[in-house]
Amino acid sequence: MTSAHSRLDHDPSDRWTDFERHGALYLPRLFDPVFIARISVAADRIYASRDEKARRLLARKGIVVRDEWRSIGLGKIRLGLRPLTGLLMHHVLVELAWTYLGRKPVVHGDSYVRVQTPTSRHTHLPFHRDQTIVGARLLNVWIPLVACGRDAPGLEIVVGSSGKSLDPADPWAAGIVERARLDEASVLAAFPTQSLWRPVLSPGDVLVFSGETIHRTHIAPGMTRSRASIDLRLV
Ligand SMILES: O=C(O)CCC(=O)C(=O)O
Repeated sequence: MTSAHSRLDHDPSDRWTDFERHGALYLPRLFDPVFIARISVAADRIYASRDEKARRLLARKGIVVRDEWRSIGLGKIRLGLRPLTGLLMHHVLVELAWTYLGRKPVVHGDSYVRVQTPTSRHTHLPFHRDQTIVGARLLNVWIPLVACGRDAPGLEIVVGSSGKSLDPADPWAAGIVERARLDEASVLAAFPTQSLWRPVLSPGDVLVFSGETIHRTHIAPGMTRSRASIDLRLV
């Protein structure tokens, strides 16, 4: 895995080799943190308007809106007049996705800004592969909007799990994520502990992993802060 000391200007073929070997890649500071902060502000504006609607629903009709409102489709976010999806297509990501997919990548509609808090257990995603959910080969570009992995929920990636067969625990379950869920004990038995990677990340850092790579929300005791992040799926 590329270490925290890797440089962005290293040979692009190294990046590809790294990605191919692990099914995942860490790109420190790919984006300017100021750009990431602007995305946070745009998402917060949408959350504030949703919270206001939720307050009104509760006051007028007694309806309680749950945290599902914390996922915002990327297509709904603009910075100024420019759609966020276009601004996120950094040439490094486009090159990786083009090589992995064998064609010019486009953004899949299942791409979001989402918030995870340490306690909102029903929004934490279990071990799964995105490819099972999307039903197509894809590259997941995961972009935290705040520092995460230590005080705030991060992501846990099973390095080297791409291409290793493991069937979902309950393929007939209700709900698309539940149908893609992999049994935790089976994942932990199938891969050595060293494969579990829980990076501590800062705004501007990016994780890239294949749609076949097993991952889940990383929660640890002692986390106190919430995390917003982008999951951008390129197909
Ligand atoms: O952000 C998270 O906590 C989980 C994201 C995830 O599993 C995904 O993007 O597929």
